[in-house]
Amino acid sequence: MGPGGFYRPSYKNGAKISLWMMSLGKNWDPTTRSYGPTRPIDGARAPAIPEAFKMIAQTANSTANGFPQINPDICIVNYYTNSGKLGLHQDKDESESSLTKGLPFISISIGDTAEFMFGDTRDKDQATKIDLESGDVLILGGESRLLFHGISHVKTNTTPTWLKEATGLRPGRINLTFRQH
Ligand code: MD6
Ligand code: FE
Repeated sequence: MGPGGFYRPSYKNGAKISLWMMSLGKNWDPTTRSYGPTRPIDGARAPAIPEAFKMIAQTANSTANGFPQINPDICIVNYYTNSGKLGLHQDKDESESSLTKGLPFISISIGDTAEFMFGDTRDKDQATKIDLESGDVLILGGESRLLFHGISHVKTNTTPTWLKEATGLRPGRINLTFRQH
């Protein structure tokens, strides 16, 4: 809500993406596939990433074995309603040095369960599918840095009851990905 809050972005061809998005730290623009301090759609500056969020991401990353630590300067927040989805893609708009070092992404899921697909190609039929439930953390780094991945669908009414009651969270799924440019 408010400046820099959720909006429905479009791809370069003008098609709306099937989710709502906002960026913290730096704005990621899906139309130009580039990062900047403000977003083209309304000129809003990306709000800062709360320190408590960074701490959660870094703690999760240091608990997982083998990946270098990052100092996240970008957090992309996606909100999926129950019809939300995201096609198989690679995340390769970060800096050359971040990509060659294989610096990890830390992805945190909240709310409804989603089916996450990943694989070596853009072919959905060959992708491996796993459920990401509320509270799951997924880290992609090193050799998996340029993996194709996406969300095939969100499973209706799978948010833990305690979470709905404690937060009033709307139906749907929130995903935060922490990155270092
Ligand atoms: C999602 N996530 O989980 C979409 N990208 O809703 C991503 O596209 C993603 O989870 C890079 C690294 C981790 C991710
Ligand atoms: Fe991605």
